[in-house]
Amino acid sequence: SNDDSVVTLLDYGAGNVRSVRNAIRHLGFQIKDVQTPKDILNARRLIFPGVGAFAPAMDVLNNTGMGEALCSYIQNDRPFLGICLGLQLLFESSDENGPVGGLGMIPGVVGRFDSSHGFRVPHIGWNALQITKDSEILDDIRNRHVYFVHSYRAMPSNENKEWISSTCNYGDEFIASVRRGNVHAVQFHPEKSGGKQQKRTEGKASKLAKRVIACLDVRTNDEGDLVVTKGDQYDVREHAEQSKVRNLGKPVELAGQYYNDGADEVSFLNITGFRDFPLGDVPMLQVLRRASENVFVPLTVGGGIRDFTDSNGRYYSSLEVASEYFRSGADKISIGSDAVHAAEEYLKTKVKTGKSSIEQISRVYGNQAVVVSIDPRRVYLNDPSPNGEEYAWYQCTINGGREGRPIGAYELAKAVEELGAGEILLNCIDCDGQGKGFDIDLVKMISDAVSIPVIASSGAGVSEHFSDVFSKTNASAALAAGIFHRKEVPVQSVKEHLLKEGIEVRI
Ligand code: 1PR
Repeated sequence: SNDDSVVTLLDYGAGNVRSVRNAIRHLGFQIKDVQTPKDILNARRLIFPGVGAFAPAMDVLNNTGMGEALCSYIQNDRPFLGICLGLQLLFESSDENGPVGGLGMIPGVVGRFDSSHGFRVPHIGWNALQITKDSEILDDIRNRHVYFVHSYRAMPSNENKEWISSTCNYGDEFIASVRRGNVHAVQFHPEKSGGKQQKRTEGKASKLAKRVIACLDVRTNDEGDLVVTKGDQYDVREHAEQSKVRNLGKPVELAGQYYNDGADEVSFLNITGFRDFPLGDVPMLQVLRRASENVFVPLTVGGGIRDFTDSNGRYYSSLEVASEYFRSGADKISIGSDAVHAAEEYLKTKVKTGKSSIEQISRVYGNQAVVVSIDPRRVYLNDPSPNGEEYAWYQCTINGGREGRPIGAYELAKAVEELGAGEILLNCIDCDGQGKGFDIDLVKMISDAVSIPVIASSGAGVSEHFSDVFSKTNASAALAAGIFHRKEVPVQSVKEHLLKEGIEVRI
């Protein structure tokens, strides 16, 4: 094949590089995978999408001789693009479980974001850059938003300033990209920063944009097809039509449509995952694979992530289940029921065993890849009939709201943050599908309780509900389903409304 159409990819197998692969192919290139250090030295152009944590990545590079090959490739000014950890590894060292030595090509230490000034860590979402040096790869970006997801960052200094091509502000000013000759590296994810964007006004100050997320609740319908469904307070059956599962469309098509329409992320929730083994649910993995070919914003998938023994007695750890989702194209996984069990155990024993799904998956894939989905229900003082009485607490539920647990949403949120969750998807069963607005009290309580990002969910009915939740709470993102499925308000209109209200969005 023609060398000009080949990109060499350094994938050391630590996580999801499917989206990078899809993006390279989407641009019309073929991929050659690095097998030996020689493949690096012979590459015509090399992409290094670092995934996972700094120390294990350096171990692989050191033990395989690839680190040495990388250094000489870079020193020879060969065409290189590092992404995320692929940028951080170029520095001298990192504080991530460290200090751990890096490749040492660029002076400086990679440190953790400081969450003490109200900036949530991980830094997840769309932010704009300050470009400080000419770099062709930034020409198409200029002052548009790009997608970041990381807890560690490199800082500008006198020693590394000649490398820096752009910075970004999040609490501090950190290095968003570097460039020297043919060597480029970016902290953000170009492969996840897709979609049409209008030009922002030149010179306008930038903050992390509030995200608008489209959610697809997916399950098999009575005919055996995987469909997007939507419930009212989690009840997804039609009330008239002999109680059929509501069918609102095909998952891959809808995901593509919402991406084109400006959704900042797309979430798939396999809502029967609690009873069906998700790896048996091949169609769901297929949905993810196909969606990730055309959707270049982050994808989250949830449902059924837990330890499991199948009917043949084969045991799968939650980490194996999650890994299969990551390999199929998920950027984040979302844990519901199993997070409640883990939090209950942790609150009882006060011991982190390292064995819960949250701990295991975040250790391997990073906190930013682990979302906990909370499904709380209001419990009123005079249960069961809420006749305007004060509600007493928000009870956590499991198995799609079918079982209430003796733990509240606040306790759960605090516990899962300690166990290593990187984000919270906060639903509310009472508001789900009602179109009457988010539960502002609940979102406020939880987003004030934790320092990880909180996604408000359930109840959006008009654009004003989004501006409401962003102006009254510290939510980082708002997720909705029915409003988009019913085509009442397109994603784009929600964002235009937010912009008009002075709320920073990617548009
Ligand atoms: O417990 O780890 O297997 O995960 C199951 C996942 O499936 C959880 O994230 C849980 O929230 C979700 N789930 C389970 N049952 C249902 C159901 O609807 N019967 N859906 C369900 C949750 C809530 C949101 C919904 C928003 C916005 N759906 O995803 O999209 O409420 O809706 P709206 O904008 O129309 O109001 P596990």
